[in-house]
Amino acid sequence: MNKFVEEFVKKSSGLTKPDRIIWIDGSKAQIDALRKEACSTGEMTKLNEDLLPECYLHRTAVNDVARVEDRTFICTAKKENAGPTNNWKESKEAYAMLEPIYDGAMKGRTMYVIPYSMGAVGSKFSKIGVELTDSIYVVLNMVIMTRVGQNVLDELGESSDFVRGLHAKADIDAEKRYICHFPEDNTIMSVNSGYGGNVLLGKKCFALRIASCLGRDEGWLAEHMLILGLEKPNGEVKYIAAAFPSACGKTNLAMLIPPKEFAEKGYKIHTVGDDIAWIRKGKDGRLYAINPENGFFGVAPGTNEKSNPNALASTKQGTIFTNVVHNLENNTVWWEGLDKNPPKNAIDWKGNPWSGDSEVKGAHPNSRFTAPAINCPCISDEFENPEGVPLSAIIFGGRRAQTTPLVYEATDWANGVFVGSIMASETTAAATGAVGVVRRDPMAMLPFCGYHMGDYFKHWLEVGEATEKQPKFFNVNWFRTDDEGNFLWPGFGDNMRVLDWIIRRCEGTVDAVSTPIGNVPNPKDINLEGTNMTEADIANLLTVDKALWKKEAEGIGEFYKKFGEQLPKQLATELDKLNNNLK
Ligand code: GTP
Ligand code: SPV
Ligand code: MN
Repeated sequence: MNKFVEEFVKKSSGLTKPDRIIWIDGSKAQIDALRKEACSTGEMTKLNEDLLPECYLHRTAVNDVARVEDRTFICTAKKENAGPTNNWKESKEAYAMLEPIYDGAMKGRTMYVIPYSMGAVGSKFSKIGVELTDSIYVVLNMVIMTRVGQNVLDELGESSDFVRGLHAKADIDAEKRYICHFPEDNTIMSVNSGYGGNVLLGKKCFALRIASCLGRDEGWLAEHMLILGLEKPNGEVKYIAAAFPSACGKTNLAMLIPPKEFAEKGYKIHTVGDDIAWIRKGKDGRLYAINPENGFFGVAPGTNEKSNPNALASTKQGTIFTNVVHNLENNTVWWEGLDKNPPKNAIDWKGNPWSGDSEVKGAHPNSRFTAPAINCPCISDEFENPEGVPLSAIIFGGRRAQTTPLVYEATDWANGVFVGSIMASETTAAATGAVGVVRRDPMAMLPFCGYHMGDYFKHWLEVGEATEKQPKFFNVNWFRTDDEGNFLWPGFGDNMRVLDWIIRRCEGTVDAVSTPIGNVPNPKDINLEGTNMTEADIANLLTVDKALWKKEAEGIGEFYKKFGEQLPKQLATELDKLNNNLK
């Protein structure tokens, strides 16, 4: 028994006062017992064992269906450590504020102790966490999303080097909901929520907010990125990491199925990760990425046999569905965009009777599946590789109806960091608040960077300077629309056509056209075989409208002002260059 873990459990149970404490050992017997218990209380529903073996349905409270960015805090001694883009609380004040909310919150309940590893157990890139929670739903999700069990405690040994996470459902009171991070103490405190990113503390809280601080101190990067391997007909695999904001296509791109014309030639995609990448320099001077997670917490709506068959296949066993439709006809699940046959006899995400004829949506737009990574038919052979995979390209992207072309290439590392830093995207249902509003979301990390974002940009620049064999940077936008709001680009599997150009740019085997914002493809170089698109359509998707970009540059200037002295000089220079190019 690790005495630091014991101390943490003792202190936290002293505060929350649970009736009993159960240590999660990761065994099948224990998991099965917890599933049974959750079903007996109605917390979870067991689904059709023949059609969806070992799968369960859970509905969260109606006021608790997404990350709450306005109630998420970075708590540090000094405000400047959290920077201008984070909500901040002074650490001591935050602890004092939280104490009465946690006091007795687990009375009559059980506290579960979850030792977990982010990354393969024992890899030197991996980090250990201990989450204490009073939710079986959280335990069962953590068992899928991370590596849980006794072997993690064995790996930790006598060390005090683990991230402490304390989660209590309390009363799911939205007014007293807090997701607080204490990067100076490696501690996370989450209370009054039972939903996803607010409570599965290994994910956004640890693997991004706390880990970004660890990465700054230790010389690596914790990023909101998918990782994929693109196998070429000659068998060579090139790895790409890509950052898109929440609900902007990471899971879909990570599991892409190449169009027939590519598949027939031998192109394949291998999934390493769909949400988070930890990136560091390898001995050979290249950047290597690992996926610290062990499962997918994916957006359900829109996932179907055509858009993402690999994600759908991943959900066929051992999966927990959250806030989707319960199909009572065969005790399975349904969501908008799954197929054209919504059930007639069903329960919606709020728990009300529902039928496919209803005017209202049956599944919440941010309903999710929690699926084991090993279920994924295209999971990479390198998924467990403790050294990670070497990156050839880093892609940034967002949801922009206008302005941003389908793809463009940055001119060098500093320009690439600039391109990441100016990312903007329409907000989605993954967080509470308005949907469809364009906001700046640098590197898709606005809600997840655990420290001053100006320093974060500086850290990115420094990592580049230390990297001898740098990947190339690109920006993509699958979401450009016509005047009626229809997507101009087919997306999904067809995104392979853009990845193909990106890889050929990395190999230096295709030319590009210079524009004020970077290099775009010659339309003829995007392989359109098998589509009904023309070169003119691609040319239209690649236009860089100077008037729109002048407005964009103004917005970037405004955004950069937030960072004051902490904005790295190189980025100010990059903005000057952009303004000059637009003259
Ligand atoms: P998080 O898990 O919240 O981080 O989301 P994500 O970035 O993994 O997004 P995901 O792949 O789940 O996609 C979210 C939504 O975007 C879904 O409704 C998809 O159908 C849609 N989407 C994904 N890729 C594309 C694309 O290439 N084109 C279009 N038009 N929509 C897409
Ligand atoms: C996201 O919002 O980016 C997610 C879902 O991946 S959550 O885990 O809720 O953050
Ligand atoms: Mn995400």
